[in-house]
Formats: sequence, C-alpha cells, structure tokens
Amino acid sequence: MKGLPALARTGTAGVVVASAVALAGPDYAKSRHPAVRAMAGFACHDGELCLYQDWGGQGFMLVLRVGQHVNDLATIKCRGCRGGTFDNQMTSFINKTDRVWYWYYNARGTGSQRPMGQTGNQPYNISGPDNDQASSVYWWR
Ligand SMILES: [Ca+2]
Repeated sequence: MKGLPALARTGTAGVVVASAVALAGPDYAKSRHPAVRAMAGFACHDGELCLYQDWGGQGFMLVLRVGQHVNDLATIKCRGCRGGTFDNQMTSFINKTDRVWYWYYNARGTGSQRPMGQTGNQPYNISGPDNDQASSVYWWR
C-alpha cells in the first residue's frame, strides 16, 4: 500500500482524541462512554472506528472518529495490555466510518501500513504476523 499523503497522517485535528478506557465492572452497558458500552457486545456505533486488544472485538477498546488519529499508540494507557499501553496490541477492529483507515507498524505513520476498510458490525480479526503490531492509526478516504 502506497500513497497515503502526509495530510492524512498529520491531519488538522492534531490533538488526540482517542477515547480509551479500561474496561471493567458489570455496568458497562449503562455507560455513556461508547468504548465502555461496547463491552455489551460489539456496540461500535456508526461513525466510529473501534480497535480491540483481542480477537473478535474483545478486550481493551479504543474508539476513533474521522478527524482523529493516534500518532503513537504507546500514549494510550491500557491496563491489562502488555507493557501497559495499547502499542502493539490490536488484534481486531470494527470500522463503521465512511472512510478507510490505516494502521502502521511504527509510530507517526512510519513502517509498513495496513488498511482497515469498512466492516459493518462484525469485527475483522488480524491474524498472522500483523497481529499485535499496530503503533499508529490514521484515517484516509
Ligand atoms: Ca492483541
């Protein structure tokens, strides 16, 4: 994959952005926080890109919307993730935005990139060598 322009990497909404929460406790379904609600079962809402720690939309969840990005997933704290951050953790995602997103092996949009197309409600599972490799995330068209 080539051609992701710098604009998409740097964006204009430079402030991240990401809604990240440690998911715990039994009352998640009542939460006003979309990332917490997701624990109720794949509740990644329209307009959201949801990144998950584990297979099948499980584990820690990070929610992004178009205009947001994460230059370095190591800045996203994740209790229960190896190393304590969401860096090199993503194993599945749901993309319910109208864009294709890209994740990168390294921070700040460097290294190999992988697309994340729209998925509908079902999580896409990342298998093989790409599992647990994402270090930055950006939207594209
Ligand atoms: Ca993982």
